[in-house]
Amino acid sequence: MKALLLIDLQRDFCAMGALEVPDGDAVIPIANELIKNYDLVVATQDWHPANHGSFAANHPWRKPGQVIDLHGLSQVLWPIHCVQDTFGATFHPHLDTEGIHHIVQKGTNPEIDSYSGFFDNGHRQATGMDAYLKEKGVDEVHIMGLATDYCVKFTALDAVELGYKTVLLVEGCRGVNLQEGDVEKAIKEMEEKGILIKTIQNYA
Ligand code: VGL
Ligand code: ZN
Repeated sequence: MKALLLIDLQRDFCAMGALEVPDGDAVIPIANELIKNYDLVVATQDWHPANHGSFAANHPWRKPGQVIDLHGLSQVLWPIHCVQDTFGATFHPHLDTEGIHHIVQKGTNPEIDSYSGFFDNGHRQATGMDAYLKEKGVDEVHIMGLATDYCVKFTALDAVELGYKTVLLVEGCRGVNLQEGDVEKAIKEMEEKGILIKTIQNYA
């Protein structure tokens, strides 16, 4: 059983959003096309409380892009984004949300970030994604969304480590590229860890 995982297709990661991913909007029509080909579609939402430790604004004198130690883990600081129940946390208005069977929310603990849709960044707590997919008999996940070099990458790395056959749908992803080349590096790392890198053209 295959599942499509749509990563963080939220307003804040798209045009005019608080943490705008360059060209992020371009993946929405791709998601809408792909949704039709899967029996199971799961979407993640970055879903932070306002006091989340990944927000630069919650640390004196800190600015987005700086890196701090957050309770023992290295943490990139971000602008305030995807705050629970706010406009920016909602799905992109053009996303076919009717086609989504299940939503997994992550990043809800203010003390730790969660890039992956499976676990927080310390692998301390599961989001419920793995249990849900196992219950549905999923053994293969196809992943697309935002951002390639953060939430997409860490979701894919956890998926392959959990034993899923894992496919990255490249055209359906866009990255932050905080440092030039980050997206390329992320794709290379995913490939090295056993994730299949697929373009939609040669996608069967
Ligand atoms: C993301 C940074 C902070 C992502 C989420 O969805 O890739 N990136 N929170
Ligand atoms: Zn976040």
